Order: sequence, then C-alpha cells, then structure tokens
Amino acid sequence: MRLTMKRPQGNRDGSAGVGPGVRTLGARLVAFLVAPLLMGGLMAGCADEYPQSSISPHTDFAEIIHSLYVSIFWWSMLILAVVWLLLAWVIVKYRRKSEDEKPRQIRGHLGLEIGWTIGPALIVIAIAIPTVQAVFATQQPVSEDALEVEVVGHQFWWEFHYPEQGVTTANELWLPVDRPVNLRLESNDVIHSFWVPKLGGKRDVNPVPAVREGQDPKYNWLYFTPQETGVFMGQCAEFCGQSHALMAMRVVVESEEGFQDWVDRWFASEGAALPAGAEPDAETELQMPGEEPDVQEDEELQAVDQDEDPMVTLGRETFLNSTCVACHGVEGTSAQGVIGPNLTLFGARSTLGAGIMENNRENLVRWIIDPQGIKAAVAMPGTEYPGGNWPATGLSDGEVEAVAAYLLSLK
Ligand code: HEC
Ligand SMILES: [Cu+2]
Repeated sequence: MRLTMKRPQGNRDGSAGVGPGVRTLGARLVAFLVAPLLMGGLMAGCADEYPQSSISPHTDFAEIIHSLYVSIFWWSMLILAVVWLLLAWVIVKYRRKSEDEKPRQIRGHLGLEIGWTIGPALIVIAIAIPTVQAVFATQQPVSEDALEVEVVGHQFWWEFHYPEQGVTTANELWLPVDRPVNLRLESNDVIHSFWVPKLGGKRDVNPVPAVREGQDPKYNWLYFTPQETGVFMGQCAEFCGQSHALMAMRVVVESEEGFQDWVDRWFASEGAALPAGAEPDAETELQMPGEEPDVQEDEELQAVDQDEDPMVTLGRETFLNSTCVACHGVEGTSAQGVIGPNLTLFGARSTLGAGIMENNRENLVRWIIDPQGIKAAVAMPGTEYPGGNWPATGLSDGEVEAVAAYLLSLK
C-alpha cells in the first residue's frame, strides 16, 4: 500500500478558496503569532507575589540583579520579535505556491554563515558587559559601619552569630532596615548555599579550611542593605544531605529600634530570672545525664518568679537537667551547648526545625519526642532513640509538655 499525503482541496470548510490555501495559511499565521501571546497571558497569571520570588527585590543587591534581568529580558524580547517577524515573512514569501513547484536549491551561503556566527557573538558580548559590571557591583564590600553577622550552615539548620552584639541565634536572621549588612558565610560540615531570593543572589556557604599563621581564612561574603521591613523567606540552595529540602530560614527586617529591642530581649530573656547581681556563668560545666544539678542551677531554680506558670518552672528544671544542654544554649542559664541551635528567645521564633513548621506547642512536643521522624538524619536524640552521639533523652510525656511550655515562654 502506498501512503500519500494529499493536500486538502480548497479550504477545510469546503469553500473553493481564494487562491491556493490562503485562508488556511492565514489561520496558521494567526496561530503562529497568537499562540505565544496566549502562552504569555497564561504565564502572567502566575505573576502573584510569592514568598521566594526572585523578581521582587528588597535590597540594593537584589535591585542590581533584577534590573540586569529585566533589561536582558526586554532585549531578548526585541530579538524574539525580529526573529518571529522574519520567520513569518519567510513562511509567507517562500511557501509552495503550486503542487508541482520545486524551490530553487541552494547549498551554503557564506554571508549568512558569517552573519549568524557574528550576530550571536555580539549579543553574548552585549550581555556579558552589564553582567560582569553587576558581578563587581555586588561584590563591593559595604561601608565600615555595616552590621556583621557570621552565618554558619549546619546539616540542616542555620546559625547566626552577631559579634558586635554578642548574640547567637538560629534559623531566623534579624536585621535592621537601611543598615548595610556583611554576612560572613561558613559551613560547619558540607557545602550549603545561602539564598533569600528577595534579598539577593545565592552564595555558597563553604567549609573554611584552616590557614597558616598570618594568612586570612577565605570566607565567602554577602553584602547588602535591606530597604524595607518585613519577613523574607529563604533556604539552603545547595544539596547538603538527606534533609536539605528542610533547611529553610527567615530573615526578619525590623526598624532600627525593633532590632535593638530584639537584642535587648535576647539578653533579658532568662537573665531576668536570676537573683539580682548574679551573673550568668558561662563557665558552668556541662550537666551530664544522671549527675546532680550543681549549685548554679539550684540558684537559678530558686530565683524563679513566684507568679510563673508551674509548667514553665518544671520545664526549665527538666531542660537544664537533661542532655538538651549538651547541644543547646539559652542565654542567662547554665545551658551553654553550641552543637544545636541556640534557643534563647525561642518562643519568639515563628517556625521550628529550620523553618519547616509553625512554632506552636503541638509541633514542639512532636519535635522533642521524635525529631528524626519529622526531619530525617537530624543530629538530635528523641525521647526513645539516640541522636548526635547522645542517648535517648528518656523524657516522659509530661516532661516533654513542660519543656515545651518552658521553651515557648522564652520570648
Ligand atoms: C546531640 C545534640 C542535641 C541534643 C542532645 C538535643 N538537641 Fe535539640 N537540636 C539539635 C540539632 C542539631 C537541632 C537542629 C535540627 C535541624 O533543624 O536540622 C536541634 C533542634 C532543636 C529545636 C528546634 C530549634 C529551631 O529553631 O528550629 C528544639 C526546640 C530543640 N532542638 C529542643 C531540644 C530539647 C528540648 C532537647 C532535650 C530534650 C534537645 N533539643 C536535645 C541537637 C540536639
Ligand atoms: Cu544545606
């Protein structure tokens, strides 16, 4: 059997047609030009305000990237329009006009070959110039008075240390608006990547190798100035292990006063519960499981405000006497662990487990009982299984409730 492609006679609607296939050709042309417009329209439907949108800049850094992106976008739209018009013109002009027409056969065309080699090369150069400029512009160290924050990536959470303020926190980075910030990026284990799309480009967070004396360690830095207050979402953007996808963060940009207030609260959160004049002792020895609490802790426990919720009092006591303090620190208490997130002002955090779920009593209880069930490979023990080289915490349900009440009271 011979298969033949037969061009329909006349037009599809049965009319004889004005000239060979004019109407079908017209329809095709319309489809050819209208389809992309329709697609564009559909995609514009996605132009909502999303938390991790990279086309919604809120810092000078993000602004530079965004304007580069927008200008390249419009230039490529221009090129697209030229290409499509040329294509449409070729389709119309060189279409087969009759059944037995054979087009002129051509092999090679030096002018065209040179043209479409040089043309794109020029375009690439035209894109490279502003791009390289943007790279240099965003690598400029910001002013001397910038706020410095040491960002440490851990599997699978973020540590933020403010050397100037002496504050250490986790997963929620607080920044004052309109003040330039220098983020010094470093990893405690594998390579992570710091990415808060609305605040700027992503940057790798690498382990920093030790250097010989007199040499400077090679940190990656990220510099920007937040221009608006608000909460901005971000996450680790470099695959770093089993729970990489659960390594999110929030950046809380506050007014200058709001930021200072947060710092003040950080220092006051538990210190206020100590007897007047009793300095929290950073040198306190780690409380090992099974040991009797030392004098320092007794003082802390006695110092508790009489009106305090008894659950919170019990929770504090349980927390300070269990292995939690081997890994977690709470300012103003004997808990000085540095392996896990610092839990000072934990009750003020909106999320838990590095931005993966709402910070509320129910989720917190679940977390303390079964952290690895919520987040695979987390280096934290549950109540019934070990983790991070520490045995199961063995807390009863009641104790977990109390610890949760205590942690949520830290704000
Ligand atoms: C072996 C170290 C270790 C011990 C012991 C430990 N944790 Fe953790 N904890 C971690 C690590 C690591 C994380 C970060 C996990 C992540 O998000 O990837 C964490 C996270 C947390 C968080 C969430 C913090 C945040 O901002 O998301 C809370 C709350 C917490 N631990 C409470 C406790 C309590 C209560 C205990 C004691 C019953 C405890 N931990 C014992 C290592 C430990
Ligand atoms: Cu990571």
